[in-house]
Amino acid sequence: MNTSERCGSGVGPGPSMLLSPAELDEFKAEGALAIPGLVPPEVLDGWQAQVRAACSDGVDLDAPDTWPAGRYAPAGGWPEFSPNLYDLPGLRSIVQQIGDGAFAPSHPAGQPWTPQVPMTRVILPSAPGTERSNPIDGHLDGYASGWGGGFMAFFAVLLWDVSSPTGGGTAYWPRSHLANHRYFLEHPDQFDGSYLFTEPVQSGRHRALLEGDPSVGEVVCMTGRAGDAMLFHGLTTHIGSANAAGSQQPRVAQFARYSHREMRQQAPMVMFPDKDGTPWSPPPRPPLHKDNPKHVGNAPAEADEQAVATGFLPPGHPGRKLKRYDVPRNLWKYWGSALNTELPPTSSSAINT
Ligand SMILES: O=C(O)CCC(=O)C(=O)O
Repeated sequence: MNTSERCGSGVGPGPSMLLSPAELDEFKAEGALAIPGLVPPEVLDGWQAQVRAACSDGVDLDAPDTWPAGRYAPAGGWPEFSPNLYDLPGLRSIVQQIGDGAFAPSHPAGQPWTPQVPMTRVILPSAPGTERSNPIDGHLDGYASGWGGGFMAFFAVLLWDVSSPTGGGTAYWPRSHLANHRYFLEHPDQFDGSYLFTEPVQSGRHRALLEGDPSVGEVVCMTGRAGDAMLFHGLTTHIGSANAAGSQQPRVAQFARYSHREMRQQAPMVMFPDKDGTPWSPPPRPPLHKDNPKHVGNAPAEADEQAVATGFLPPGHPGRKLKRYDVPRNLWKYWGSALNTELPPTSSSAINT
């Protein structure tokens, strides 16, 4: 493996960055961390120009009266912008720091690593008169069909200011990574994604894992200046939120997702097989609860995507012994040493259980 395979495909402009011990502590405690100024100004200017140029159908990002309501993508989708977000030295150095080189941009599980195009997502204001409410439910990344396994972290990077919590920023539940981790410690067999088809999540969706846990915070919608980012732990419950009707700011963000490279490579052995290798279909889903609409904010609920899952490992399958399905008591076991500093080095093996 070369260095680019670890963190990105090349080296773009800008300085490298490292998180301070206090920032690492905050990330560990909250599952989310604001990283102001991740994107150098010259890169930001270039990206903004490319985003403006990519808009089609008469949409002008500087003219709100040309904006359609809600999520927007030009005909044919957003192109790859240059430089590629994954190549920013600031991002690469942080990813190197938090993963000690073990994390790579998430690519289709079981396939050789290839350079990845970050997801661009634009959320324009809702239609006039639309009442805005905060999302009531979210999801965990890493369980889409064909992509599952070893998902570690993601960055949401703002290309335009989001000055208000009603401006369409990524919504997340602080400390939900710890609540979700506690759930999977009790139900390690469901970490393969089968939790989605098991109660309480099957009926109550992801919020069922957070409800009644006083340590989980109320939903927060990300704000920040253009060029700012947030780092999220992969077990942080999150979702897109609506950009309030009447807002004059487009929510324009790119997302960089990282998986554990070794777990990703193990995936072909464990990606949705049934015992004899035949596809397995999840049981029919129960009707959606009245307080649990299919679509939350601007983002389609994960139900559609997950409905195409084709199978999970049966209990006792040897694939379950792979790292990919390990739910370590130390949530940071597969992370870098910078996140495992609370014990002296001689004791590190004790927490790696
Ligand atoms: O658009 C957003 O802010 C959220 C995106 C999201 O939930 C995801 O990419 O998993």
